[in-house]
Amino acid sequence: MTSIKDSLYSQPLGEVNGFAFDENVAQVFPDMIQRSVPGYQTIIAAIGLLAGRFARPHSVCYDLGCSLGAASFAMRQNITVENCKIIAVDNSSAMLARLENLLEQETPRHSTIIELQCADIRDVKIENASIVVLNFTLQFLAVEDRENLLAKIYAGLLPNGALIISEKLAFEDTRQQALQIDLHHAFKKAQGYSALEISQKRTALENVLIPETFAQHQQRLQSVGFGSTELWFQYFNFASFIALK
Ligand code: GEK
Repeated sequence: MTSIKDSLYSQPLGEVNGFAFDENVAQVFPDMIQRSVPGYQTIIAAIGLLAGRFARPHSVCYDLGCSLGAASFAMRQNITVENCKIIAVDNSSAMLARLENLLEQETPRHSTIIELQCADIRDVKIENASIVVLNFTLQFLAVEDRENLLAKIYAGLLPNGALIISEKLAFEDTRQQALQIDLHHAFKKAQGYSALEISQKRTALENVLIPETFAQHQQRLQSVGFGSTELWFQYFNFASFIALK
């Protein structure tokens, strides 16, 4: 996916507003996420492979907080079973309008449909799911809303279904926490972001993106019923894990 270079935080902003997934962000999103999230492309490719393994015939694959649909496209590319549908959900109309446009331009049409829903993932019905993806989305939900969402996903998953969650992580140990944040900033610097861009973006995300430790995620997933949750990927403070029903 081609995209305009992200320079949203390159000039000094008098006041840095809370981060929002608006038109400005949607326009530069592929560049922004690639240069901000270590391992993003690797995770997307692996979500494709996981969909190839977990998608069952006549079931639904959910991409919750789909943005421009990178995970949906990767899943679709790897799904070989018949009559499987992908439901991609986001509450940013700017993101979904762009994704709708991308899908409309496609020829020929794929046999696996990607259906779009402009909605809050807390209000979406999850049923007959073989795989559910929360790729860097749960972190934007109020912490107190996370358990209900995960319980709903667990209930909507078929037996042996999988939930893939990718998140920015926090660390209990303060030295480790400081180190990992620093390493992430070094990653962003190596991707061409300036110190000003890094610092203004950090301010914008404060109280908007709320990271938790892997142990907190694992405990919550266990408490809503997931029998097993393991990390399959980590690059500094960015990780992806698989929870199995
Ligand atoms: C990818 N998964 O490229 N309901 C619906 N959507 C939401 C909600 C909510 N309550 N909260 C946030 N979002 C994508 C990347 S980006 C991650 C996901 C990032 C949406 C929000 O509008 C945005 O599009 C997405 O979740 C998070 O694989 O930017 O760090």
